[in-house]
Amino acid sequence: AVLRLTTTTAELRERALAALAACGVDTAALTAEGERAAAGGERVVTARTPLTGEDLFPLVASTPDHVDEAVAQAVSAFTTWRTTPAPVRGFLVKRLGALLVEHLEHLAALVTVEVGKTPSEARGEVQEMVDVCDLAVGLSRQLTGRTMPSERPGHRLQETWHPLGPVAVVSAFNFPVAVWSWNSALAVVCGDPVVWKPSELTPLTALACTALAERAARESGAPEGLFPLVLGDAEVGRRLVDDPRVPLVSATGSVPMGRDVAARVAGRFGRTLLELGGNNAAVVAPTADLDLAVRGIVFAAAGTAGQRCTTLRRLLVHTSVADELTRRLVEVYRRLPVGDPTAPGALVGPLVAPRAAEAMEAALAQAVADGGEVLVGGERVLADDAPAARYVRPAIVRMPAQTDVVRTETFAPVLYVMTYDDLADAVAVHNDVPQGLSSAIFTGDVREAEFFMAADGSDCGIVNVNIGTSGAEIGGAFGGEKETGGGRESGSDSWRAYMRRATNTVNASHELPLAQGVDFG
Ligand code: UN1
Repeated sequence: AVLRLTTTTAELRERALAALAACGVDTAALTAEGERAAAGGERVVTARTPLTGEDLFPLVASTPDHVDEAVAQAVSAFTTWRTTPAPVRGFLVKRLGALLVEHLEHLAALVTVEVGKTPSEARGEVQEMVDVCDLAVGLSRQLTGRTMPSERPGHRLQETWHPLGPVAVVSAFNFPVAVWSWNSALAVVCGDPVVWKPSELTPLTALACTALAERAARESGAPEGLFPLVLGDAEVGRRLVDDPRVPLVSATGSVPMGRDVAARVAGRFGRTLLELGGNNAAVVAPTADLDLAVRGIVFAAAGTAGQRCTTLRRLLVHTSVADELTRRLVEVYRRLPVGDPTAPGALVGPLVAPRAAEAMEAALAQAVADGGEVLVGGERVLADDAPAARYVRPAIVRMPAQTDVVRTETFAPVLYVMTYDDLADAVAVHNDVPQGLSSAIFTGDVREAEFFMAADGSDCGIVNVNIGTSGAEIGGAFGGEKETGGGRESGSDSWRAYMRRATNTVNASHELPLAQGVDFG
């Protein structure tokens, strides 16, 4: 099914402006400033929508001075925020969570306009923000350190976790608000201001979130300058990343971006928290519940038009079920409602930009050259209705082997299917990619599931059983190994990345014994 466009660029512009205004953004000033900057030949960031592929309006881009000033504000806020008790800091995040609930529809509307997600997925993303705020509020009373026994009488060893300093968050277009919230909800309870550089493709969601965060700060009596926002391209990002006043840079996006950030920040001995590419696979074993597997696979591979870092990109199917599974998947893919994400029943919206569609075309051509067979999808739809947009039917390609194109992350809905006979071989192929984010096995056999989760099983940061690779909850640590960058965000003990640890040895005796029994006169 193809869903014709039900909106125009002008309507989407109005929808975006209304949502921004509802979140507290002064839209008259915002658009006037943007127009003035554009007319004067200044640098701008142009808000746009993938639904029609057209521009909405220009916004003022940050200059190097703006970036320096944003960091200065964060540094100044840090001086009071770091000594504000953590549970009091949690109050700000509690208020932010409440505002996010109140403005869930506005933020979801902006996510749909800027990223092209269906309303359900857009709401889900905002819900992810609300959930991480809940988690962070609870954590604000549990930023606990350990106490260790000292080898010396009358002594005690303990560790204390202190705020780290301003955190830079560089986020990607595909989860324009959730990834910011994972970082900022935790950073703020940990005592750190957050300077945010969103993707150039999603400035509006960033403006809306920042307005709500600033309101939460005001209403909870927090200092100004906890949430500075900078807009712009990679140059703006580099200015921020290179600033020695920023001890932690949390960056989400491509591997080349992460490599650049990692080297720059390491050069000044800063810390990075990287969440980069994924090339996520699922193993489908002979005992898999195929009804469940089909649903899990289609959501993970075609949902969000294949533009999640957790998107399922590779299937390793046991030969005994491969034909049956692929037949069923192809059937579902043929019927997938592709098109205007705001149309009733839509499941697959647009790709974010033409270059994503070009990458998909090139990958499919290469896969065919490598001996692959496109079983379904890959074709562009709605080219007449929306010539500047890129709507594509998600593709399934049967591959004879895991060639280079399969080992590469193409940020579009392409699912490569390969077969296996022996689970150990399948796991070897599974792990033979540069990325290590998410993975899954569909099986009814507990031994196979345990093997996949064991030390010699999947090498990813996320290893699922009988669910797909995407759609993680915020309670767990999120991130992965190898070229995925090694960072962990949101749940579990990820909060530690945003703090510095001090080890304290306290002597409550009248003696001064030295450790290791050293005698010093
Ligand atoms: C991302 O694509 O960068 O697990 C994040 C998921 C979502 C987050 C994805 N909760 O698919």
